[in-house]
Amino acid sequence: MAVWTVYLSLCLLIPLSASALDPEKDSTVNLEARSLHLDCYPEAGSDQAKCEARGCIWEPSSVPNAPWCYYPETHGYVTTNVVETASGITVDIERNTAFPIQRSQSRDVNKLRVEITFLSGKSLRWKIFDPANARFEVPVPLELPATPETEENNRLYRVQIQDMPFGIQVIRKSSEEIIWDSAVPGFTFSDQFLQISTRLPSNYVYGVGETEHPVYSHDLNFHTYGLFAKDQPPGYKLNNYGVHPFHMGLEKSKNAHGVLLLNSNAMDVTFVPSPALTYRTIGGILDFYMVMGPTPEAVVQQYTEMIGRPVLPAYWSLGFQLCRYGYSNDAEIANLYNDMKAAKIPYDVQYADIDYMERQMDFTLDKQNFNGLPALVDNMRAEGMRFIFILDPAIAANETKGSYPAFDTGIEKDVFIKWPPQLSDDIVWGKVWPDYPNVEVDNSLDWDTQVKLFRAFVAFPDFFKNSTAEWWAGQIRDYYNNVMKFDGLWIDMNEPASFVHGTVGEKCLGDQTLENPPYMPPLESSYRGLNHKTMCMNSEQILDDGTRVKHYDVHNLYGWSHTKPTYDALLSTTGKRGVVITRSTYPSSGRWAGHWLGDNYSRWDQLLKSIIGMMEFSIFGIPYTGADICGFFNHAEYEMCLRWMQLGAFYPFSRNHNTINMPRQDPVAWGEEFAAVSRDVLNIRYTLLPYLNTLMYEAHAHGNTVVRPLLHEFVTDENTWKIDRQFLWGPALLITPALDPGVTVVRGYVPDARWYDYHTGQAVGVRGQFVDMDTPLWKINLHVRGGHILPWQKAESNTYYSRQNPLGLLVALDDGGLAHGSLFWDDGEGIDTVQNKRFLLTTFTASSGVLTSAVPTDGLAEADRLTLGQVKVWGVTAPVTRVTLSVTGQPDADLPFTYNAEIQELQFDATSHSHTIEKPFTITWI
Ligand SMILES: *[C@@H]1O[C@H](CO)[C@@H](O)[C@H](O)[C@H]1NC(C)=O
Ligand SMILES: *[C@@H]1O[C@H](CO)[C@@H](O)[C@H](O)[C@H]1NC(C)=O
Ligand SMILES: CC(=O)N[C@H]1CO[C@H](CO)[C@@H](O)[C@@H]1O
Repeated sequence: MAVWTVYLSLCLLIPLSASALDPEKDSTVNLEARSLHLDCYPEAGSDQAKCEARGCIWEPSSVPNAPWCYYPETHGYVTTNVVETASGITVDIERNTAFPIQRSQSRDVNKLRVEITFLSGKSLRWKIFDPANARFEVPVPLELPATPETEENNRLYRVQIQDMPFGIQVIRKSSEEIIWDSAVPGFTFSDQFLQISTRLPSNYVYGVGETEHPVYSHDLNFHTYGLFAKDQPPGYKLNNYGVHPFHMGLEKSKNAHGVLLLNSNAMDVTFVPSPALTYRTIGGILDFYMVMGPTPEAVVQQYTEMIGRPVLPAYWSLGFQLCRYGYSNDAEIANLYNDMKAAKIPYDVQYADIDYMERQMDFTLDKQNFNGLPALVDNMRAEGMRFIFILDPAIAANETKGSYPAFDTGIEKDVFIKWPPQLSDDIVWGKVWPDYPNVEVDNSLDWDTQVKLFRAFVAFPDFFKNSTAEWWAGQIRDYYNNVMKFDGLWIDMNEPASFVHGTVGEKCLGDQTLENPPYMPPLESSYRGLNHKTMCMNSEQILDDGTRVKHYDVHNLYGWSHTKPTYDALLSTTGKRGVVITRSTYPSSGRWAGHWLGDNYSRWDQLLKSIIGMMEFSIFGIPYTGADICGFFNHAEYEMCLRWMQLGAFYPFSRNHNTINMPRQDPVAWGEEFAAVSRDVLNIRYTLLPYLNTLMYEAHAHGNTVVRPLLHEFVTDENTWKIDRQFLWGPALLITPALDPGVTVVRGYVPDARWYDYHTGQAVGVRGQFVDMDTPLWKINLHVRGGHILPWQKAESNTYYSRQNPLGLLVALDDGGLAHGSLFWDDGEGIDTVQNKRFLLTTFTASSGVLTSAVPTDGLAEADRLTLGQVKVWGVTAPVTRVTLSVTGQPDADLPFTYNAEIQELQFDATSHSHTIEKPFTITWI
């Protein structure tokens, strides 16, 4: 029977009967503990005998998916010593040996140390490790406060240690809610199986990726998600390209917190309805970080402060983008560009997928079909367009010596991943896209035969090594200087993906428990072992401090390690900040790159899932995201693609991309009506780019989200907690897309605020309700929130031109006649403009018929200055007789205006005054 000894925080002079610890409350906790049946046999094939052999309890249940084999109450570890200081608590714990070894072949670590650090008033860390033997720890650097918060009163939380079973409880002081509670059975720490569970303070939990799930607010009815980076197109509950063991939880008090498990081994996370969640990982240590919010936005701000704030992408990368796998030659791209121009559809970026390469080898050009590409790129760039091409990490190994510098220099500099030296001094060969030299590829053969016959050996660079980053940068620089120009880079296949399992020949050397561990998380094709579609887990990687690690431990960091070297190389090569898009991500990848949501399908359900995916990447600190518009695999169908163009116009990363051998799905492939709808919606996107760009700056500078779940703005309204068919851009633009075939009406929530229809300026009559909104084929519903001022510019064919237009303002007054907003503006592509203060930050305030600006930062070069243009004010209740512009040192000037009483819209225009906005102004209307 559980013994609930409580160690009190020494600096807290609270008697044992204090509220959180009162006997009544404790007995409810105990009661709940009894009903918390945590799965003791998550593997397949459990039965009573196997269950009891683990010392667990077998009890069939009629609840669907509930475990029949569960841990007894005192299973776990026992607290043996607690030492508290002003900056944290150190706890020693020992395995409760009343229970047999949990899993054969995975040695239990019987004595553990727990180090709890009060990182700041709003964050803490607890690290559980083996004090006797160093184990692998994640080499991703976090930005932690230099000194812990030693002043108890400054902390939003209090920590309690329970001793049997050992567990940590984190309590939010303001509400006395226990928001982390691992004092539950099942805690296990063995060599290749580590498990910890916690109760959740509410049923609302978000995040944990990258996996596909059908709802944003997790379904807690016994769902397990495997996390392991894999070249796995999205499918129900499947693990995809990246790994983010981070979630945000809501509390009954409507506060929010976030939890990161900094562990990079293959793992899984199970949600159960108690509510609780369980982490199981197969290596490393348990290193947890919690941020206390208390608002959802504050959670993301604090989390990104820790993992690193997202990169500021170049302005042009907020424009529309076109790509496909399977362009047959450069002429096809040139025609597409001309057709887009003729149709006047705004667009900034053209891509080339692996087709441009000779036999899909990095840093080559297919001279037969794409010989004209470099010139086309130059021509397009001269017209303000930008170009991004793809790079895969794997380097072809079967070229004649001296003919392929990427491989030859890689060998010279020893950049490729090898076996541990005691096993072999060879490279761990894989196969990916590149073909052997001098082969005629027969596409009619099945995939495996093609891989065997035609695909060359490849070597995987070890991007942890500095020498690899230098080599990679050299290849990128040489290509730019000698072959063709580019503005951004797209890195793919960096899970890393391989077309053979483990290595060529599929025999991994060394310890086979690394390839087939005693506990295997539920991953796609997990029966094939961890090396399915990737390299052997026993491959050796070398960290930049020289530490040798196993791919087993760092597999989930391969994409992460690929990203910074690519971003650094892009900057040093082009001298501009550009943008990098990566497929595989880990916490902190957002510091250097954005992420597209992978090889999605051309299917209606993927429209909704893309919103869920974007919202999750918002809380993962990677705001520059979006799915492949119209879907990657399969045939896109007209209406679906049209609705997806409308939705995709509000992806921060807005790219239409398609796979090979599928019909075209770009906006000029479908005829006049489709082109017109695409043009209209992209014109809206381009009009609002100054607003989107300002949000990107706020993400970069403060960690705010860009694609924002409604619950981030309206957390006190529980109606918003499950909304995932709508999203916001920042605080002020509500997007309600049509996500289903054949609809002409879409049901959407109108949160409790004043809203205006973006298309008409009309105030919405209801608030705090679900309403039906008309959504004819040409229309996506957009609403602007009263109280906000959105900067805008007239759209042009691309951002090179739209950036030169005067700055417009859309002033949406709230019920009290107030509104505020801001504009961030820089040269759009300079490196470190924020750090070096080479930007303009202007704030705008409207109140009682006066619109004023202030300029907190004015570091803009003269060439990048903007003039004030047209202003629209919504919610002006009384007719206006005069509008005046005042600027210090100049006579007041009357501005031409119109007032529309029916929609209460005032419009005026300052264009003719050429007033540049780094000078504060006041505009008054009476
Ligand atoms: C390709 O390169 C690998 C690694 O050097 C070598 O083992 C293999 O025999 C080569 N294959 C061909 C067809 O050249
Ligand atoms: C690699 O580079 C980092 C950062 O520049 C440096 O701290 C580290 O010492 C280097 N490692 C080696 C092995 O040179
Ligand atoms: C439409 C869409 O983007 N769906 C899924 C694509 O795949 C990612 C995972 O890579 C999911 O997060 C998306 O929901």
